[in-house]
Amino acid sequence: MKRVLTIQDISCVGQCSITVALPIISACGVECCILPSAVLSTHTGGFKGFTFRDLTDDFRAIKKHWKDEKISFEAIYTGYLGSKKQIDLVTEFMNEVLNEGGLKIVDPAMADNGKLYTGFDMEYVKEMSKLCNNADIILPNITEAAFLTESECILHNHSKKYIDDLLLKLSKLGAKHIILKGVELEGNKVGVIVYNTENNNKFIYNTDIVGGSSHGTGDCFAAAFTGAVMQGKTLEESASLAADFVVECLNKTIGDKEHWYGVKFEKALPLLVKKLNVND
Ligand code: PXL
Repeated sequence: MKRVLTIQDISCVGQCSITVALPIISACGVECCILPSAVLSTHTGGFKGFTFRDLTDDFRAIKKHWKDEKISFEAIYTGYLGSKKQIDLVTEFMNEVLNEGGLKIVDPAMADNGKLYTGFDMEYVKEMSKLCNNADIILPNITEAAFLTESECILHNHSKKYIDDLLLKLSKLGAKHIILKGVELEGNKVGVIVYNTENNNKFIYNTDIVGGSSHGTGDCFAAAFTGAVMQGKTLEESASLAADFVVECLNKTIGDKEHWYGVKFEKALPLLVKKLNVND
């Protein structure tokens, strides 16, 4: 069984980050270990007065213990990080506890709908672009891609030129593979592009646009994608399955106004179990 380390926050309430990564990656049949970047009472996307405890100061001692115990991972998948300083420390984990040939998957989880999340600034974006430089795979949404490349942020009805320009600029950040989410090149469809910067191959997978709150869907996508890749699926297959999973999550949530803060991913887990977690 493959073992993944995910580094992102624990938002105690809010269905994002580690609270979705653990069950989703587990449902894929992959062992998920965690390094919490921070503990928040809720996520920052709509609740007022949330608490925030930064765990950066624990990182080195945790890494030392794992190294003493000879613990290492087949992949490291990073999401929301608690501080700029933490970004350098994450690179240390990638250098020291990732197996030879292990995958570095970076979701630059810092912005959506044209805006940075509360608490982040352009300095943070600069640090995140350094982490992207060191990654095998990055998974930005359109807003994150625009911030990372200092481009105009266009959220809907994209032209082919706009998307091609974004992909070209993203490729200059240095990651080998770019998974760009939220691409709208066809009416009533939203797509994910898998772009191999080494051979210039581009693959797009479109799904129907489902309305309702989309909070946490980026984290659900990244976790399902990581689980699928660990189960030996290609990047194209993994991105397509992750997109289908997010549609299923949204379909299970739509119409429930009480559930504005996240998606009911729990109801969609059987899809991943059926497609990936087969008995062996
Ligand atoms: O889902 C992204 C995310 C993760 N973690 C925290 C957040 C957000 C988005 O707002 O606030 C703490």
